[in-house]
Amino acid sequence: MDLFDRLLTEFHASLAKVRNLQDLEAVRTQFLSRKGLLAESRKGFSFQTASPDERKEFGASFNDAKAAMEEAIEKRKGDLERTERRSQIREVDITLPGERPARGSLHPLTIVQSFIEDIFASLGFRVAEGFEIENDYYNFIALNIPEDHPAREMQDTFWLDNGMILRTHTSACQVRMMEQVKPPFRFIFPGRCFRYETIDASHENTFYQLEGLMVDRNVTVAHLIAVMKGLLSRVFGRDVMVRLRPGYFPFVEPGFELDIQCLICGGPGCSTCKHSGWVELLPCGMVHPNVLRFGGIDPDEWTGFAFGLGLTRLVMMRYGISDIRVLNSGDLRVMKQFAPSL
Ligand code: FA5
Repeated sequence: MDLFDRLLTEFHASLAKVRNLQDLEAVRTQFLSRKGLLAESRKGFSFQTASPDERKEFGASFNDAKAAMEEAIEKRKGDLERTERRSQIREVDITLPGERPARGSLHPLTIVQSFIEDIFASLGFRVAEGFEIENDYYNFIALNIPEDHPAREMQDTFWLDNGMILRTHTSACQVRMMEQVKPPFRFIFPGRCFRYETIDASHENTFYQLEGLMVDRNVTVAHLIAVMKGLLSRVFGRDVMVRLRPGYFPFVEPGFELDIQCLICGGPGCSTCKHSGWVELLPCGMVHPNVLRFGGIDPDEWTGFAFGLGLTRLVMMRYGISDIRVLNSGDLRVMKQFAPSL
């Protein structure tokens, strides 16, 4: 039938112009919708006057034309969808340089700690670790600090529900080790300590210390001072101003406070050194005879020295970090600036 041939010719011409799925939908609506050109074609055919054969022929041609259009639309739709999917696949140029994965870096504390461990290893010290969760005995009593001793107030303590504590200092490792090894011995104990403190530029509630303990025959203050001086000159690689003053700690006698001139302000005073020009860094002293006795060591035969290096503060001084909070911040932009240059 001419009518349907013309319609199909017109349909294919429109289909040839289709560029995307929206165009295709417009063509489908134009020809195949309820009021589209195909449906309209029925209006030109008089069903009353037509013979049964003519009606049959019209109906068959109508259905053929409809089927042909639907089939052509489906095919074109498939083609368009495939092209669209292909355009979404990113082309990869394998000759371009790749994306470098970000490199990790050591935390400045780790850098300084391992450097100090090496120094002490060269002096015959072994590295050991204690427990962050301690009991009252090793943290206080065995260090000559009985219950109700005023010295307990020097270190505000986190108590746990089960009566244990978060250790306030690495000195808690001292008697634990004395119980396990016979003198002579030399140990360092690096580790995390906790205090219920108000946080400021130089105080954190979580910080690192590095304890040292040497027990031998005839150990004297001269040995202690020599080791402290050697340590500081190797860490800083130059002379730094230090001052030694008497310090009170129940577990040493005599006891000293070793302060370093503040390397943030150079001496005039700043918030890091609480405007004193000095930073408390390295308290130390000769091990108290009572502590040796708690550890099962005869103080008439053996003597020793101990120190409690403020490792976090040392890192601040070494790298010129004026606020201690930076070190616990976990801020990778800060951390990756510290190459292991020591
Ligand atoms: C002690 O903890 C003693 N156990 C040190 C000691 C060991 C003395 C052996 C004698 C013999 P002190 O509370 O002063 O002492 O702490 C030692 C160092 O840890 C301080 O000099 C300081 O550098 C550091 N420190 C103490 N509290 C904090 C804190 N809240 N934040 C950061 N560093 C701290």
